[in-house]
Amino acid sequence: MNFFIGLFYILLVGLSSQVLADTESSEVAKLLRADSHAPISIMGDHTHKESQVMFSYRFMTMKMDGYQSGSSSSNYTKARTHSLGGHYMTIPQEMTMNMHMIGAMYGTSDDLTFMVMGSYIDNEMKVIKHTNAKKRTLESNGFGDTKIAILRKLANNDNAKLHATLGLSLPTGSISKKDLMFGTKEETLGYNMQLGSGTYDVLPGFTYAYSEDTYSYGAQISSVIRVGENSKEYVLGNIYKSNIWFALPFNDKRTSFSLATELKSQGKIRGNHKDIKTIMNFAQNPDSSGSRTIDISLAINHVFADKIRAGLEYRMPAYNDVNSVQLDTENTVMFGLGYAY
Ligand SMILES: [Cu+2]
Repeated sequence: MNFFIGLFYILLVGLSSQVLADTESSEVAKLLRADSHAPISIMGDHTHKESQVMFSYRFMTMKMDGYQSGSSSSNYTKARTHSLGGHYMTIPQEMTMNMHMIGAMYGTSDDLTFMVMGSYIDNEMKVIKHTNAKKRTLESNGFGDTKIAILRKLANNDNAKLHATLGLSLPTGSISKKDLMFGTKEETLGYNMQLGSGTYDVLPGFTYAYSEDTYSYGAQISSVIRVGENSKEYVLGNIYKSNIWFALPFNDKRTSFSLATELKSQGKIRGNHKDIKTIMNFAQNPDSSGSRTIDISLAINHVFADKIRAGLEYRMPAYNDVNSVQLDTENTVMFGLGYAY
């Protein structure tokens, strides 16, 4: 974790000193470039001009399958072993998370953009009971947390832009989702199956973007800092992320292809959800939370008729170091549409 926090600050200082030179604005021509937006999974990557409005819809599907323990892949036997010794009664086998996100952005001035984003989440987890090999599919769905943010332009010139983001995540997502497991009445689902953090989370970040005629690149550092403890007496781990992307525009710059990487560190859950009384499986054990990951992704952006943007991104893990045993992330696909006027 220290490595990631260190990297975070090195990037922060590096990026801010690099652009704080020239502050002339001539980005009109660049607004139409497909690569003037980052790959679709990166939030708050751009600002808007005064009174410009943008609406967006994004869909993300993430698949987890198999087991990971530390930085190596694991197996059923380890997935069944409790972090404190003994055995779990059930074992998660796979999980799919689908998320729909609706967002709006508005430029209150050329230097300040306001952003709001809501989400609807649909989770599914397959679990197996060890003693009789009976399987069940657990489900949870509903609204996720709502994010609001302000994006403040710090510096820009013909080629480079830098802005700071300060956001707040409001705990609108449920943390008391239940489903029928192997008993006769519904029980509270594991941490990953809950829809929100239950806490107010502060979302600071910096985004730098550089473009030349034939290519562009950008970097973003961002965090999710939990404030206080939620009503169920636990706190999800803070998140520290660095994203870097490189893009090549073609087709009169209406289409761009990009290669991106994300370094992410998420801390372990503190406390215990007060309604998860029995440690049925690792998905219900805070010890099996938190990780340090590096993902690689391929993305395409496209601009239609100067107003509509579409983006598609495919992400896969390149390195994974998880606490205790967890389901292994296979891949993530994200699709998005944006309309600005
Ligand atoms: Cu926008």
